Amino acid sequence: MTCRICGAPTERVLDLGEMPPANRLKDSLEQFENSYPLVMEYCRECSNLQLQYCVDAAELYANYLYVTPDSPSLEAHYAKLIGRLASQGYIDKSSFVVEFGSNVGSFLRRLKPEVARILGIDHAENICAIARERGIETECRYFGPETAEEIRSTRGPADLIVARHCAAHNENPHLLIEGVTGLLSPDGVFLMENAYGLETLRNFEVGQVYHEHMFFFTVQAVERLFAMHGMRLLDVSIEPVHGGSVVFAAARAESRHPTLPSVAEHRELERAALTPSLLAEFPRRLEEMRRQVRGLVDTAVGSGQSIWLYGASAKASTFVNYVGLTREEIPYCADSTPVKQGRFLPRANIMVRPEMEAFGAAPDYFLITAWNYADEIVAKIRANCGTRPRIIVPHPTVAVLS
Ligand code: DWN
Repeated sequence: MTCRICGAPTERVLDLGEMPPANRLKDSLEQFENSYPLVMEYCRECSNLQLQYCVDAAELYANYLYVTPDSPSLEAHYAKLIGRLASQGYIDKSSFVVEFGSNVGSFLRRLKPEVARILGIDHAENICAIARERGIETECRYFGPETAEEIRSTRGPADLIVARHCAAHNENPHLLIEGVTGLLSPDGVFLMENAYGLETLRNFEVGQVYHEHMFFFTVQAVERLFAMHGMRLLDVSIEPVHGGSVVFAAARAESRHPTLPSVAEHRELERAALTPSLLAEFPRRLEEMRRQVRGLVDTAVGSGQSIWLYGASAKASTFVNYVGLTREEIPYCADSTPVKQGRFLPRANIMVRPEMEAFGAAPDYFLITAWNYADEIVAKIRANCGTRPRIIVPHPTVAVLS
């Protein structure tokens, strides 16, 4: 296959076979589910990591179930991002901000008091409706050159465009950046945040590999992508949310904003770390993690102990199906998202139940499948169930908290 950023040939890093789309929770056990190849590949030319096969966007996003959870770690992250945008002079009280992939508007809600105007863009009607109920003006559509042109002609150019955890969810990043350059004001800034490919590899995060993640962006690949569209990286930071995320700030090459030292620093750190041996080690270490989790579950179930999953995240879907967990051994998964409750995890058929029900059931074990929120979930379990349940956390290394 070829790299969808630079066109060079790619090599296979990980082949998970055919998997169902991660956010396609089933309404009933009988519901038919499609499966598609899940293969990660690497481009030596520009250091891009991508999925080989991209599922059609309509199949993935038509009725989307992911609602950004209320989480203290995300709140702290939003506050940090907004502080940084202001201190670097990327926003002020006169700014017009457009966020695409804005989901229920959690980030825009925090940003609103700091700027003049905000607009959310999201592709899922059910999600846009929640955002509007929360007072965030949101248009229901995909972002690309046409949408950008229309917003520019009706509302004017944007001083800041935000794409948090959605740019990698798009088969053609070139179209996306065309949209960005079409809408951005001359000195406007584009803020793009994604799961960081290097963190996915070096933390052995199999759960990050699902069909929505068509790219696992790296600094080198993104720098190349932006340069192809007359844009320049201004700043790069690595943040602890969503299992290790990378935040890029970029602008037109001729923008007044300076390129900060963080760009060269992270480019060099990445060059040193993203080696052929890391790529080869990735599938091997995943196998090791699979054996460890399988062993823990087999031992617990074999001795008559009960286990609940915690977090019906997209990451959970790949994780449970990779490890081969089923409802026969783990019948339930706790999750705070009302729209997920009563549904079943793809393929594994594990039923999603409200968190309070999990606390009431007080199982012997919780296996944390939303491990990126492990600290806050462990605190909730301890507050509601005391010290009795043991807690299995699969990342960064498999650990049992007792
Ligand atoms: O890129 C994407 C990321 C950012 O969000 C999307 N493609 C889809 C989604 O991925 P995810 O589903 O893996 O995201 P989360 O935020 O890791 O999902 C966490 C899940 O855990 C949610 O379903 C909510 C749930 N949760 C809970 O039940 N109690 C979360 C917390 C913090 C809790 O206390």
